[in-house]
Amino acid sequence: MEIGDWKSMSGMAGTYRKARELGLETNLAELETFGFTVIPPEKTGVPRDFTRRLLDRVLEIAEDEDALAVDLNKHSDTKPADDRQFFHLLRRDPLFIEAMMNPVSRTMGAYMMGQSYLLSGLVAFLKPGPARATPMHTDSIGVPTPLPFYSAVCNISWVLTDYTVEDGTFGMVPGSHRWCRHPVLTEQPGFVGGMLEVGMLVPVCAEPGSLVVFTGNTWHCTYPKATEAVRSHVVVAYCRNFVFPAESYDDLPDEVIAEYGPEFARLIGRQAWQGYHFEGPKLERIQAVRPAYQSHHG
Ligand SMILES: O=C(O)CCC(=O)C(=O)O
Ligand SMILES: [Fe+2]
Repeated sequence: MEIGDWKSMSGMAGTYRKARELGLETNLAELETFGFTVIPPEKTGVPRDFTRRLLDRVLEIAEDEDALAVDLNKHSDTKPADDRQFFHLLRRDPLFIEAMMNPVSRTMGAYMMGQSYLLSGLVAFLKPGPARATPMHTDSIGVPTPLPFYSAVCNISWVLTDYTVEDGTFGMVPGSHRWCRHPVLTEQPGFVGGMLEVGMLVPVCAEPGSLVVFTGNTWHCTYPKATEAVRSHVVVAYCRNFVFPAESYDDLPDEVIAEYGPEFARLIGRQAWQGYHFEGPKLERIQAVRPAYQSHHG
């Protein structure tokens, strides 16, 4: 059917039309129904070598950066997996800006987080060899149960290497995004020592260049990684306008912001209504998030 600029949709009609134009309607249906979807490389519109370049950059960062520069890497016995994580990628290479500004990742972000969505973080996961499993969790850090049926954060992951069960891919619990709660301690798969019913967990297999997309309510873990092969993905995490983003972009040079334009500036919080001092909030910034009162698409 034809989709007009329907006011009650608070901007979602435009996002939907864009999704249709990009061939993403099936992915939206899968996301709604199962809480996750895999977008194949041919739909992302990036040059063929984009993923390879992203991976090379992650590997270079891994070589340059002291593992102990990242706090989470210091806790080897409590850490969920023998991996390394790299944060604040926006400052490290324009390639990562391309990854977040990609029309497909943005359309999925706007679909899940509403028009007033923000960038919460850009983080790379790297497992250079065998690794323990990451336990079942949601990405809704700090959000109390019951989780809102619309999630507050989402995960759009650029898969940079082959994601198979042996390579420690994601495991998801289909439909868990509608349960609106975090898993409890016993709801872990057997390979993490828990009692999750067999058959509840499904692997998400994806080739390099795919986007694995899931809501902040979706229960996920990763399988133990048995192979020596490098395994990596880059998470583009978006959040709703009222969420305090995980990363701060106040150190991004003005030239970079000017180069990528007003929507980029908005996404990294330069128009956020929060963060004022004595002068109080700017009225136009508060008005900009008003459509979110009308629907969770705003
Ligand atoms: O790769 C991992 O071990 C964990 C990944 C994950 O939980 C995520 O990307 O949200
Ligand atoms: Fe996660």
